[in-house]
Amino acid sequence: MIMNIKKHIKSTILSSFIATSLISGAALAVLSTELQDTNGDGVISAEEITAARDAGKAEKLAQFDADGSGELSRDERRAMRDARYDAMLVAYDADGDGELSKDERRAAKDARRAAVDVQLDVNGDGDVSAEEAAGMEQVKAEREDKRGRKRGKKRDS
Ligand SMILES: [Ca+2]
Ligand SMILES: [Ca+2]
Ligand SMILES: [Ca+2]
Repeated sequence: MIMNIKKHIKSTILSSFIATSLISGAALAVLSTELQDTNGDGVISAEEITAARDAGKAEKLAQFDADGSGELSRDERRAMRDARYDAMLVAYDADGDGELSKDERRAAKDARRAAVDVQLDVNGDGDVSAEEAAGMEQVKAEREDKRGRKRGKKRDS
């Protein structure tokens, strides 16, 4: 896992981000799903993103499914959120007051986005081209679509 992440270090933003995240295993949960151009075609496709997400889910279960039921109960979910928050504090509580201010939250979000962009930039030219972004766009569109349908269902019932 750590070796894989190291392979993806392409910018100082990401490397410093990872350096802070490696402080504890739980901190890794902060890192957004690791994207890989598995078939080496130069772009991260929607399928590759979905695969990475599934792997991330499996990892989440391995880490937080305390009773091994195969899903996360409310308590387990809470433990996961707490662990994530703690990990975020370690990495992003810039003024060390033990809380994440709006600005600190924004910094965390920006770093996450930057980390995703670095991974999407498969050819490492510092720019996410339309081709490189296409897979992510597709995943986003599908997610929006799903959300929309769920909302629609709720309205019907
Ligand atoms: Ca690919
Ligand atoms: Ca703070
Ligand atoms: Ca690129």
